[in-house]
Amino acid sequence: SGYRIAVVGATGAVGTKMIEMLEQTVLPIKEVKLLASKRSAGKKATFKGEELVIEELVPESFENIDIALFSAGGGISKQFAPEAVKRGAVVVDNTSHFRMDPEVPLVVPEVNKEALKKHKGIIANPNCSTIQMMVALEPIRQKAGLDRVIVSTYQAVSGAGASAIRELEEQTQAYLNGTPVEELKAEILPCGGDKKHYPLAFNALPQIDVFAEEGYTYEEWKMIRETKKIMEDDAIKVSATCVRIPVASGHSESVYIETKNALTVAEIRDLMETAPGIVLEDDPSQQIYPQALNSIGKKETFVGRIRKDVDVDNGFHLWVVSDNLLKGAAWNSVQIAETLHEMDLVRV
Ligand code: A2P
Ligand code: 11C
Repeated sequence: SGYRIAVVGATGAVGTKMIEMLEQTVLPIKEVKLLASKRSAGKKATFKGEELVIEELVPESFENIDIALFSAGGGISKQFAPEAVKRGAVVVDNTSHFRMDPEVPLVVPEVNKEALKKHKGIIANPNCSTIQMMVALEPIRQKAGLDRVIVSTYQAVSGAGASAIRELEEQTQAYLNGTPVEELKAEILPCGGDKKHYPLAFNALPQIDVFAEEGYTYEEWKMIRETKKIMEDDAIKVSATCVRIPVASGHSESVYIETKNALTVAEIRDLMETAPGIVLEDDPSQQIYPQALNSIGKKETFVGRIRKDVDVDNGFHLWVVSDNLLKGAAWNSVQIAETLHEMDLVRV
């Protein structure tokens, strides 16, 4: 017995981590099916030491599948998630395609697992930069309420996929070999779907995803809208500036919050020490604070640099770091699957 699980986008930056998370999960698994594009069909991957052949994604791929984890882009989810549901699978979708659909729960298990009860076959995994912020802020919101959030992100390149990681590596090599900046090759970043491309090596790019309303990028809107949906409170004021930096994995965020009720830094530290999914790393006297490099491979969200705002009562600053491919994507998706199993919600 156990579940038959499909991974859609199994060759990608997130998909390969999904396979790793499935190797570690407590979920009972009977079978794992790895799906990708035609280009990858026939390639091999291993699951718990066993060799699996990657198959081309087609609607029939979902016959006899119980849980399908999607991370192959929004267009693929749009087309194939309904095919999976039609065949009786529950879909956990890591793309942005269904996130704001009122029929689709948007879930961070530490924050709003109750929302899973209303699922109709598709559950959306939030954006990576939103997830880690939610994990850190939910305990504070529960204790003192949350009036406002202003976040600036320092996001790793793996969020943009395997080809963006390669692009950054090549640019870095070329730069170190003396290639002039204007000759560095940039074909993907800041955003594959936009017109212009700039090198990320030795740079910082204040654009993630395409520009949308009011001068904000779509990534910034995702942080704004997803926060309100996950916390089920449209009144929380949220604003974001999302920046790509030349880091491989681990998103970092400078988060400024204003709580509704009075709170002390010591109380926030206590909350961070006891809340699920969080590791407090906050000791300036010993230069202890969260770092992207140390977050790689970990499932938790790391919080530090907690301090009161100099001027605003109830204003606080935090530094929040997590592995964007794990809690930001693959682990949160597998954790949703584990939670569905615990809550007996796998069968629609
Ligand atoms: P493939 O490697 O066969 O192109 P990333 O986010 O790292 O760029 O990964 C994207 C993932 O989505 C890859 O696994 C990729 O498979 C998969 N993918 C892209 N296009 C398709 C498609 N048309 N059908 C199925 N999977 C796709
Ligand atoms: C990034 N946050 O770091 C993006 C990746 O909506 O799932 C995830 C995009 C999404 O580029």
